[in-house]
Amino acid sequence: MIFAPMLFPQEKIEVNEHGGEWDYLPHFLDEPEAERLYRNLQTQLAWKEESIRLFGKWIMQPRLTALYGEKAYTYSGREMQPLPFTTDLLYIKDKIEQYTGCRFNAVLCNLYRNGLDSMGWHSDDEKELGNNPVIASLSLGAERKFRLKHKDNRDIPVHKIALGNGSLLLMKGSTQHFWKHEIPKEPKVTAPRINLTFRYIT
Ligand SMILES: O=C(O)CCC(=O)C(=O)O
Ligand SMILES: [Mn+2]
Repeated sequence: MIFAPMLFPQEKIEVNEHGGEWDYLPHFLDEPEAERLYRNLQTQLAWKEESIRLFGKWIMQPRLTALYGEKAYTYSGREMQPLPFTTDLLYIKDKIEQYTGCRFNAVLCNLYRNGLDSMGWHSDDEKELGNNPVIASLSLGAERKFRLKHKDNRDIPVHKIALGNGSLLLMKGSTQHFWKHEIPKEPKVTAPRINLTFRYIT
């Protein structure tokens, strides 16, 4: 169950007239904590390079992934079976739940080995995420560009956020209906980055 209102009292929430609702907290974790968690997660999570189905073809994903939590998750033709939350993932989940007032039961983990790893345009709109999901996205390691574009109206400018170490991005409301997001390739980035997207899967 998601508890919606009055979630993020200290922060400006960017709500735009085009159905987007997101909130970026650059310093959700302080630097020593972000670094400690990055090191632990990089070595402790079961990172895998896996294929997905895209436009009828199976291709390798340009990043490593892992799923933790209580529920399986299917996207791009692939069902991921979860491993139980680790101590560090539970710690981060509790912190985000306390801050937001929302509950999460799964986390999709992405490891971008360098700037050539990426994630293509998509919405987090799988049925099992419910109608207006809250997606809590924590970033550790190298800063990467994150872009949001409106699905129908090309005149609406692409929105760009630099997702820094220790930051939290919350996407809410009707964002997934009207907007897509991506992590573009950035060939100049040589350092790795971990991203954790906490979700509530029904
Ligand atoms: O790496 C990111 O910041 C985005 C991850 C994402 O969009 C996803 O896992 O669905
Ligand atoms: Mn996504």
